[in-house]
Amino acid sequence: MATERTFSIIKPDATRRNLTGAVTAMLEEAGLRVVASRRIQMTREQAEGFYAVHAERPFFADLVGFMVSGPVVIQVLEGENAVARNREVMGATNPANADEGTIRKVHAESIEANTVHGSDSAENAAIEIAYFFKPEEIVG
Ligand code: YYY
Ligand code: MG
Repeated sequence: MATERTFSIIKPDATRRNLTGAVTAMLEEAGLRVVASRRIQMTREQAEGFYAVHAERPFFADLVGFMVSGPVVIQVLEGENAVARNREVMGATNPANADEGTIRKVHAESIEANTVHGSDSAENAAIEIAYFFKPEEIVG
């Protein structure tokens, strides 16, 4: 598998608890390299657009509200098989189901406040990266 890029968000529950370094260290230990990073306050419009695929789900309004509840750190991660590797180190969406040693098992507070986002496919990674970053902001 060739080097690949994926999109990551360190969510408001993690920035609130000052865990951006701890989470980034777990990503780096998993073999992922941060090739772009920016701390932002997401607007409601940005969050709704980012999660548009979930617009009809019952948790959508709460999810958007949570994502704008504090700063987030958006990142582009690069590495071998980066999309799948990141999903592995993140752990299951619901931290109750996450494997030992994963970011969500170690740090997530709940299924909503679950510390990290990670793209679920290479195709979505490209879309999500382009949603937040200009090409020149990514330095591999
Ligand atoms: O990709 P991942 O973040 O693991 O889960 P998704 O199924 O894409 O859902 C996105 C996001 O929505 C999830 O990280 C938390 C929230 N969510 C929720 O609050 N309640 C659910 N039952 C499912 C998802
Ligand atoms: Mg998802």
